[in-house]
Amino acid sequence: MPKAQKDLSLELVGKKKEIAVVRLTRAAKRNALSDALVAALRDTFQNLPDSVRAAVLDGEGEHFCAGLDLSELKERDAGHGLHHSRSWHTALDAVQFGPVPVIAALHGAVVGGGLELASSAHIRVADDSAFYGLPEGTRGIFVGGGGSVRIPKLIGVARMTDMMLTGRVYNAEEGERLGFAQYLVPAGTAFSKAMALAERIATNAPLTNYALMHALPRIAEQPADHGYMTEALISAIAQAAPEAKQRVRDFLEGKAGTKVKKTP
Ligand code: 1HE
Repeated sequence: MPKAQKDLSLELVGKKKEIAVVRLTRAAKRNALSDALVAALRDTFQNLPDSVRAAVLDGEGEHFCAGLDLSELKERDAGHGLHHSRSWHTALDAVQFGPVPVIAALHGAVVGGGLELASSAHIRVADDSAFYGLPEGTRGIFVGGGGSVRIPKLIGVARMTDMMLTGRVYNAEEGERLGFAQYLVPAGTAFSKAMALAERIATNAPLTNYALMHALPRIAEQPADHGYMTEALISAIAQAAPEAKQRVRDFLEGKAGTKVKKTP
């Protein structure tokens, strides 16, 4: 059984317990990320049970996450500040580069470190109530949870600079158009949509999911000739798996449900 963590719950869902629902349960503090909660995220994503094929990350209450727990923001010397930021990097890397794809279900505030956390997921589903901000800029601090690496990849350096310089907040519709979220759904339905996507993703060949999580973002940062080489290696490994061969055979034999269909 998964270990209980303070301010974080882990539930295994599905016939084979293939979906992990990881939920921030600190609604009274708008799911602000204390050091303990950051450590709990790290431990949870580093130790997902073997049955898990996809994870959904959710926040209890009206808001996904209000970012860094500002009540813990203390005078830190440069060395402590460095280690604090690095502890976030380890935790959010555990989300992004863990064993399974992670779908974040966003609603309400997705701000500061909360936006950094959401950015470490592979898919973001936002409902109409979601809004995105980086109040660090106006609080005299800077992002420290990997935001300067991940957020520009979603919306570009210029937009992130504007958000931090001016305190600009984007609403849910703008967020989907700009690239914060890949899906925009009616208020109150982000979690159910995220679960439906997780169920679908959990049926993919694990090696394909692994390639998408671990190879694709690295290929995107490699010079083209290195990228082509990495692509060739990972595609050779994926297609050699017996499961991939079976899936291709199923299509060629006209088995039901293997055709590409327009999404309704
Ligand atoms: C908090 C935090 C927090 C709420 N740390 N305690 N993040 C921010 O600058 C965002 C700060 N929070 C807000 O702007 C608002 O709280 C929200 C828009 C998210 C929600 O508003 P609302 O009206 O629903 O809630 P509230 O009344 O403001 O807050 C409810 C309680 O949560 C209250 O505590 P209470 O004991 O008075 O009930 C708040 O103090 C508490 N709370 N947000 C601590 N963030 C790796 S570096 C990352 C750097 C950052 O993330 S900086 C950005 C921090």
